[in-house]
Amino acid sequence: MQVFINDQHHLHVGRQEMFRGRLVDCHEVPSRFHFVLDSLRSRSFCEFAKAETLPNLDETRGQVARVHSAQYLAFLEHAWSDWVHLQAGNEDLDALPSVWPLPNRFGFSTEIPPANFAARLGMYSFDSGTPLTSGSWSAAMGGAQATIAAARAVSNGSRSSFVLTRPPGHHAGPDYMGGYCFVNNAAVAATILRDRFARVAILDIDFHHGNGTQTCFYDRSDVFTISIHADPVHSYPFYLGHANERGHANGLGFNLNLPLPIGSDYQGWSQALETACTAVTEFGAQALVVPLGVDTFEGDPISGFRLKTSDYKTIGARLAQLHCPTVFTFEGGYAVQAVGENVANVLESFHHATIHAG
Ligand code: OKP
Ligand code: ZN
Repeated sequence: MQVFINDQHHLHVGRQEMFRGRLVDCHEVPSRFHFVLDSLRSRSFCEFAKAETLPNLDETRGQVARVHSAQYLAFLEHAWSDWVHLQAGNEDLDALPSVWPLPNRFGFSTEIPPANFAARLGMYSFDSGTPLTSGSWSAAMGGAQATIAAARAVSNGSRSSFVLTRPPGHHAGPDYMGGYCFVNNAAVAATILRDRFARVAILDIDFHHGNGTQTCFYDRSDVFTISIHADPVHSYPFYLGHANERGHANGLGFNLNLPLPIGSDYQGWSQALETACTAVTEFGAQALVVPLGVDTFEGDPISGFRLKTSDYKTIGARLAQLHCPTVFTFEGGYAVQAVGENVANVLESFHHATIHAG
């Protein structure tokens, strides 16, 4: 399996996030990357792509602009310098959203664009758990570069690729950040795969609903979005991810949410995986994107499923049976000591099941 690394990931280091009513140290930390990298290196199924295979920044911007709005990208690119120029000392703090316009409710409006930085940050974000730092833009663009190269490799005939990156992406929507995410790597990958394959499926197996990805493709029938996640009635991102969200207009029938109760173990989770796999096959997917979060693990500090390290091997083997060229993007997983082994178990068993199938 080809692995594409975001070597800019270390530029995004959040200090604190708002979590359950307090500021706490960020869960989404650089060591997550290193634990995964170490696990992959210790096994022999990975080929690490060379940096020369990555697209340049201009090309990367162009691809990212197929997923995210120009206004949002302009905001994100300049947000750090805007923040620093606001007030002396800001360079030692992160910008953390704290006020939102609540579109569609109470008549709040952004028709007259606010000049205030906090007000603009609120327009382009949906939670207070996602600190914007000096290197967030560069790290997010580095992730997009790796993603584009990984998707191109699969478009050009590779059986599978893995994007080893952070911050994650699946909560980022067309014009907003949130849930530790800035650029939706899975959506970027699917968009590139669509240039080569008529029908692309996205099967998101992170603990949290992939709200950003769902929203990117909600009215389209050519990209089928599926997500297995904790029931949003109890779990983040709360306001999206219910089973009755089936898609809109042309996209009706091309979004599938499989919410599960908190406490689900592999027995319950794997039933949802079967439903998802059947749907991928019936759709006739020619390529697959798997936003791969391992925060479904029993030891995850912010989640609530009970998957075990060995279950991730079963998942990888099952995904391989879909017989689709597949791009995996790294999403969540916050039990840092276990993240590497869990990710490597999915990818290695996928890889071996693929080889043995010929
Ligand atoms: C990202 B991924 C809100 C904090 C809620 C956000 C969790 C984001 C998970 N103040 N926590 O899907 O693993
Ligand atoms: Zn997650």
